[in-house]
Order: sequence, then C-alpha cells, then structure tokens
Amino acid sequence: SRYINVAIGQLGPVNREDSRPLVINRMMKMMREAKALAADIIIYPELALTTFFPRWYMEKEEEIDQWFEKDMPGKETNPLFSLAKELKIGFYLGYAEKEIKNGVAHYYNSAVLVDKNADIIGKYRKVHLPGHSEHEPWRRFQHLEKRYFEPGDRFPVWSAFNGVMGMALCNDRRWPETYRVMGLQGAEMIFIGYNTPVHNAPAPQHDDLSLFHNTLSLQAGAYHNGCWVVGVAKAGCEEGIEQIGGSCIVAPSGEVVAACITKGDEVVVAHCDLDFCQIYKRTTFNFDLHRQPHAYKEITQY
Ligand code: CDT
Repeated sequence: SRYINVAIGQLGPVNREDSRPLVINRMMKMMREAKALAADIIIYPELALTTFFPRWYMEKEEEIDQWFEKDMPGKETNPLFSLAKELKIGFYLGYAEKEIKNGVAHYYNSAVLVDKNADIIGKYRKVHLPGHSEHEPWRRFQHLEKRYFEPGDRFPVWSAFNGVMGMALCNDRRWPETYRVMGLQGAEMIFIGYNTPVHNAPAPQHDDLSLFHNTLSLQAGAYHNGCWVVGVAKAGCEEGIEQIGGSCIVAPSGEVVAACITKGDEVVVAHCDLDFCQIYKRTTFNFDLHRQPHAYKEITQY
C-alpha cells in the first residue's frame, strides 16, 4: 500500500494586529509537532497568515495590499520553508496572492503545495468566491471576497507524496463539481483550508447547521470520488466573529478517521492508505463504467 501521514494544522484565531512572524511562529511550532508524529505533510487553513480580512470593507489600495503576499516564499514566509526543508516535511498553505502580470495587478485567494524539499510544486487559485463586492452595512460583518479577489479558473491535480493530490479552498468544498473535476483527473487526496463564520448573514437560519454542512460536504466529496479529503479550519473567535472548527480527515468511504477537538491551534495526524481509494474508484464510482456524461450537459451549459 501507498501511505501518506497527513497532519491537520488547524489554527485558532489570528487577530487583526497579529504580525506575520507571530503567526508563522505558531505554524512552525505545529510543523515540528507534526514531524514528531511522523507526518509527511501538514495542511494549514485558508488565508492562514493573517486575520480573515474580507470581513472589513476597504477602498484604498495600500490598505488592501497589506494583506497580500507579493512573493511566495517571501521575507516573512521564508522561515516556514526553511524549517520544512530541515524537517523534510511538506505543507499546504492558504494565503492572499498578489501577482503583477504585464504591469497589471491581480489578486487571488490561493494555496500552494510544497514538497519535502520546500519546493512549491503546485498553486491553486480559489474558484468559488462567496460573499459580495460592495459594502453592505446591514450585515453584522462583511464577507467581501468578491471585492478583493479574482476567481481562479481550474482545478489541477499534482503527482506528489506518492499519489495524486488536489487542492481547493473553503467555499469550493460545498460544490460537488470541485471534487468531481479533480476526481476525473484521478485525485486520491484533496486538501481544503477554510474560514467559516458560524453566522451566515443572508441565511441566519442556517447558523445552527454550519458545522453539519461542513462535514456533510467533505464526506460527500470524498465518497462520491473515492478519495481522501482533508478539511482544515481557522477556528474560534476571531475579532469577535465565531468561526467553526471541525477540521477533519475523511476517507474514501466517507468516514471521518481523525478530527480536531478544539477551536485553537491543534495538530492531528492520520495514517492514510492511498490505495484504499481503489475499492471505490474500481466499483461504485468506476467513472469509465458508470458515468453518463451525455446526460449531464446542463452542468456546463448553464
Ligand atoms: N472563506 C469562505 O469561503 N467562507 C465561506 C463562508 C460562507 S458564508 C458567506 C464558506 O463557504 O465557508
């Protein structure tokens, strides 16, 4: 069997005033703990390096820019890469990316996959951006992802860590297409960092279900595609806003095999057999044998 020891690197709240080095120190401590537990890779949340800044309305470019990384690795993130190289451990890191292309600035909600030599082997840009783009003062707090980020346009997979790995970010996990597009490319493990407030302003009647909807989505995505799914939260009360925890590792059977029990910084490791995907990929979800794509045309037409 092909095993990967995967560590959840759940983060507790990151305050608005917390510096990058402060947060990166927390992440390095967790990386050491993951290594001590024999992890091959540690998965950090979405926008791990800062507070979840889309909860504030900003207009000035300089104010917005402070939340974005212009280089990855950059001066402040370098120590995380150096430690990964020293420990020989990979990682997935969610961060806000600013890219200048042909003289034009582009902003993405991104994640990188880093191998045990600290080389970036993959980058993913969030496709499903939730929330709104203009200030909506009636909300208790803003969710301005549509203002600050451009959407990505693909779900690649990478041959790495002895298998086929995929990445997604937060709201992506609620969409079956996210997993299916990667499943069709043979994904065996999908990493998903998230920041999910308990309160959903347009639909507060869902607040009691926010943790349930998280696990429901991760479990369904794993089972429907015969792959492992690793969901990792930035959890707890951040700047007065309660965010769900519920970080967990889901097997291709849809079963949760490991989960966090706090809403703070927490490392949990599972020993995952990538060959366990096969019993699902070869039977119930043998795509070549059973899928009926001719009946699914509306999915891309509308
Ligand atoms: N970060 C992120 O994508 N959060 C969303 C919040 C939805 S409520 C606007 C999520 O789907 O968890």
